[in-house]
Amino acid sequence: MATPDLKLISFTLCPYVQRAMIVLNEKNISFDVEYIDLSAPPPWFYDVSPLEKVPVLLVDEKPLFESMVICDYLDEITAGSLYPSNAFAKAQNRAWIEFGNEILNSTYDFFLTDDPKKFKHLKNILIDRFEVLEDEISNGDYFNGADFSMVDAVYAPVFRYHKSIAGYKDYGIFEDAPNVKAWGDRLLERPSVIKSVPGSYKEDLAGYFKKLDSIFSNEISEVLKIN
Ligand SMILES: N[C@@H](CCC(=O)N[C@@H](CS)C(=O)NCC(=O)O)C(=O)O
Repeated sequence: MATPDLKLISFTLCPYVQRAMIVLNEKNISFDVEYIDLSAPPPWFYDVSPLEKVPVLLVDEKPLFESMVICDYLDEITAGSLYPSNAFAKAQNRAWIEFGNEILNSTYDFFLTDDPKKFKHLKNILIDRFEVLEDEISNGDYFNGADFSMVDAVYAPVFRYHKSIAGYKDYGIFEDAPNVKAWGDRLLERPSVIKSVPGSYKEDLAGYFKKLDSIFSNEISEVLKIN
């Protein structure tokens, strides 16, 4: 199948955009990217994004929304697959992708909450979730073993957030999950993952944290001033 004309509508910090970008990079698909300001989206964005979220993939100018729908579509229109061929193993991979979505939700809440009890609870949830993953990851380099998979594409942006958090303050999130931490570090060194964010990512993320008024942003405010 000839690859259609593809344009990814993106936002610099979005982890859901990153997973689509990682699949595009892994599968050597040529595409254009357009970054928009999510706080003031251009009027045309509402016509292509029914949920008013990124990513959107324009496929020959026709919009596709929801990151996993986009990732699965890209996987299907190209040779090879980022999923295992066995139906049960594939379904299990999808279940762990959902688990990754939950970690992302808890991570957002961790960034945003101003309730000390909730903040502590979310920190413990994150520690627990990564500890659960410690028993699920393979002994190989990637989630399933030797080969990079869709699960890896989904978790790489999660690890990018957590590496950034640890750079500001060590909350011991991976204290019970050393192998998960090593898996994350490996993913963040992969070229497809490095290329999934713009060069301004670190500054953009710091700018985002500076605008927050939350327990997390207050706890890292001194380090944010230095960086
Ligand atoms: N379930 C969606 C989530 C995408 C999402 O939450 N994107 C955020 C940016 S990271 C967004 O566009 N938010 C805009 C808003 O909520 O107004 C997906 O997987 O694509």
